[in-house]
Amino acid sequence: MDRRGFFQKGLVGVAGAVSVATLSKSALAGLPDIVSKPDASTAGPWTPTDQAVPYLPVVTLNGWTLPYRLNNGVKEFHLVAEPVVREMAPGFSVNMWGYNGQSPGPTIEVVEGDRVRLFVTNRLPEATSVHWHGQRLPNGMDGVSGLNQRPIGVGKTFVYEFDARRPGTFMYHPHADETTQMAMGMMGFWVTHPKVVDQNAPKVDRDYCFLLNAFDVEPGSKTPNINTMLDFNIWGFNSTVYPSISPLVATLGDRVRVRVGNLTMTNHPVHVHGHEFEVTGTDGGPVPPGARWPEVTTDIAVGQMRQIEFIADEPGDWAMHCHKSHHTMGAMGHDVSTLIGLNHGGLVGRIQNLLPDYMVMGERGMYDMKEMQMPLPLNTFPMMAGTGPYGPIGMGGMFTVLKVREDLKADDYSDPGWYKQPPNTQAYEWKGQLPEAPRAQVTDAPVAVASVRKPGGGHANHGH
Ligand SMILES: [Cu+2]
Repeated sequence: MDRRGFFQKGLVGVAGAVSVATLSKSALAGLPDIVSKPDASTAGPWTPTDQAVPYLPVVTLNGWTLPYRLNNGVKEFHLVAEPVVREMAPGFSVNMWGYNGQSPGPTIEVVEGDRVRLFVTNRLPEATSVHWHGQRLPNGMDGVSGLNQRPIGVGKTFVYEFDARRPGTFMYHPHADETTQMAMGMMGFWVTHPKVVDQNAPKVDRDYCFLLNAFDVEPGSKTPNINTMLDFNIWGFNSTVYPSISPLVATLGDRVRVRVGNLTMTNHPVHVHGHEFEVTGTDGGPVPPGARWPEVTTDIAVGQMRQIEFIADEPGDWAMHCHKSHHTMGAMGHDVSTLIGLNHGGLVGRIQNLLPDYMVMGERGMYDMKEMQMPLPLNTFPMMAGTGPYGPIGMGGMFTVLKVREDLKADDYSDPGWYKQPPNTQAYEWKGQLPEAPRAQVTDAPVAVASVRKPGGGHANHGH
């Protein structure tokens, strides 16, 4: 494609986001009803009434599970690819492409061995397809447009049908103009529960899942830049940024499973505070108990899914976040000079008399920016938006809180508020005397001097 064609295509892609292709009712007759979600809240676990094989349903952080229709033993789902507006944080909405009203799309949840039929209706302004990432399926169902099928044209509905042959954690996303469509947020989660529960594997009490997301949205704008390769500025769990990301709640002693999928352009080392966990599932499915390995951080590479489990046996509010520190920041401006150590000497205040919106990175670090009370451009959010019981949390973006409480009911997923620490268990400011600690005696012996000969023949002395 030539340069002109490329830019024309880019323009069509973004401008098209505002026009929704309409479909006649008759074109959808006989298909499963379209179920959409109007907001970015976390839906509770969805338990089907006809659960032939009992399983613990997953909870998608700031997402939901798509209900199916049972048709002669086949689980039928209806996905609608369409432009959506996703509220990533209060006051910060982004024009995205997604499925069934939200981005990421709804989680598909089935049982190993299920026959699954997925109707995919395309309400995007361009052709799409769906690839069922990680699944065993007939070649013609794999969703790579051009290779496995014709693309799903605008306004068309395609049917995918296959058996969910192996249990595990999966994802779905387009394989059609994917740099545009995935940069715009087209992706979703898929969980296949095992048909026969591994009797050697301990029972799980809560099962959470979410996707990792990156967008490049200029502060004040509303549509992601689809040409960005690495320099993204919005990082989130399931296309939400802290503090809008739901907490993971657990009753003290619960075995908690967390499934994470990565369809961004970089890896994310996900770190849990206060607990060790085991990696209990990879792209290839569940890891048998004897082969699981302990971690406190697990790196999730691009295109990978990881499933971790831990016993929530430490009460409290524990951070859980990506350990790339810029990924726990909100809308970063990347061209700001670092001025740590520089004494501004009130310069900013004097410049602000002339330019009220003038700002620089704080001379003590980024906390300064929170104190500056600077006006934000329209449609963005502060870099570190979270405030805890003891002040600003200092993290946002790919960050949430694991809340472990003694008195939570098993089916309660609501936010229990901040943890009240027992007396004398919190870091404190030292104000008084402590007993004198014994120290080694300092003598007047001469200080040893090491003589080092440099390759160039020069001579240097290093003494301590
Ligand atoms: Cu990250």
